[in-house]
Order: sequence, then structure tokens, then C-alpha cells
Amino acid sequence: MKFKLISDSGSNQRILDASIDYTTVPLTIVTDEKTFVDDSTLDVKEMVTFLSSYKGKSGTACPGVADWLEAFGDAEYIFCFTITSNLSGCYNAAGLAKEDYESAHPDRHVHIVDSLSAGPEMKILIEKALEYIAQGNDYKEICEKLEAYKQQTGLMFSLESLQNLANNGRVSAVTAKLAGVLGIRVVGKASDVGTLEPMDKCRGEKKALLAVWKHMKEMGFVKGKVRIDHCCNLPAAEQLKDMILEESPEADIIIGKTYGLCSFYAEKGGLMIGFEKL
Ligand code: X90
Repeated sequence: MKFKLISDSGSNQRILDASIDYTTVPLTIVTDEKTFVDDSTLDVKEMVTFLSSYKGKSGTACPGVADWLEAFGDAEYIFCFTITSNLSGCYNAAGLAKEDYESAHPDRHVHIVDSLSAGPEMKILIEKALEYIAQGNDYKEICEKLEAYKQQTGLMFSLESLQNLANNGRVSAVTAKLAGVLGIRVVGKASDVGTLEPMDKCRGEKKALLAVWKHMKEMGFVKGKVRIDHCCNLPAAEQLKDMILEESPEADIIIGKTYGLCSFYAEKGGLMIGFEKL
């Protein structure tokens, strides 16, 4: 079987270090002055710097059906990973593309995994798909296993500002007000239905990281995978990594960066933490 993996750019996973075909479908960040396409040409730092002094309206747009179809190419067995369907139209557009594709080519197949999450939790799901493929599972088996595995992964976040989320209707204004004061971070998780669920309001980075770590353990983390993506905040990512390794030296931790879409919403200083409940 010839497989292809695809994710939207909300995964923060641009390339894959594997022999399997992989491509990302970019979301777009739109302002009155500039449009940023979240593909490999985007300079994330420059976008974040621009946004920090930009006062006008800004928003995002998900890829359309045609973008997904282009990504499918002529692949036979496709796995798509989308950012949560509860906050974005990515999943819906991918679903329509799947219908078109499969009816035009009855021998080709598309399975769409709605991550109900974003960024590093999507990375963990993609890694698992690679593992299942390498083990020689067939397509249908992998689809089923991925859906089951999704129950065993989680996402936490620590954000200094929820302004862009609130301005675009992805959290309520009340939730956004939890942050907004200098030095206050909102720590929370991706809920079971793929929305932001704030849990703690923390004063200072250290307290926020301790809260993230505490909740990860409560949700079942023991020594599995942790993928930490940061928006211009490597020191916090490293601090969290050290904190986890001190108690769970066997944990498999990789630090990465948020790309365009997640940088827009997680904002400067934000952390997203995907992990296995293992
Ligand atoms: O379709 C679009 O325009 C994209 C909208 C995406 C909105 C949400 C992105 C969130 C990214 C924030 C931290 C953690 C999120 C938890 C997700 C359930 C980053």
C-alpha cells in the first residue's frame, strides 16, 4: 500500500523525517495590511513582531476543498490530520474534499483524523501513524488504531494573552480577561470536544509551568511522549522539559516551535504541550 500523510499547518509539523510522503495544507493569517500564508516561506518571527505592534483587525482562514484536493495529489491511501473541528473549518473542508476524491477515484481512500486539538498533539498522532505504517498494519487497521490512540493523548497550553482567540470568537471575552494583565498566564487544556478549557490563572512563568506539569500528571502522564511547541519562548519550554525530566527521567521530550497559525493564536510567550497519557 502506498500511503500519504497530510496535515493542516495547525500541526506545527512542516516536514517529516521519514520515507512516507508528507505535505501540509496552510492556513492563512489575515490583517488589513498583510496576509501571511502559513507555509515554508513564512518567517514566523517577523509575523509575530509585526502583530505585536499592529493595532488593526486580524483573523485567520482555513484552507478550502481545492487546497485539500491538491494535497491529496494522486495518492492511494491518505491520512489527514486536522486542527479541532470545533474551532476551525479545516476538518469540514477536508471532509468535502474526501467525498469528491473518493467518488472520482473509487480505489483511493482518505481517512481524516479530527485531532480535537492543535499543534503538538497533532504531531504525536502523526508520529503514531508512521509507527503503525512501519509495523506493516493495513490501512483500515491504522484508521481504527489511530482513533483509539487519540483517546490516550492530550494537550495543555499556557498563554500570556488570549486576545486573538477572543477577537476571533474562539474563546469568550470573559475567558480572555483571565489573562491580559502583565505577568498573568492562563493554563488550560483542550477539552474532550476540542475547545479551550481554562484551568488556572497563574502569576509568573514558574507557577504556570508547575500547573501544566501537575495537570499532565492528573490526566495520566507517566513517562510517555511530550512535545512542547513554544512561540518565541524557548526558556520556558526548556524549564518545563527539565521539570518533567526531574520526576520522569524516561519521558521522551522534544521541543519545537509554533508555526504561523498557532503563533497567531497562542501569541508571543505561549506554550502548547502535547503528551501521551501513558
Ligand atoms: O479556521 C481557522 O481560521 C483556524 C482557527 C483555529 C483556532 C484555534 C487555534 C488554537 C491554537 C491555542 C492554544 C491551545 C488550543 C487548544 C485547542 C483545542 C493555539
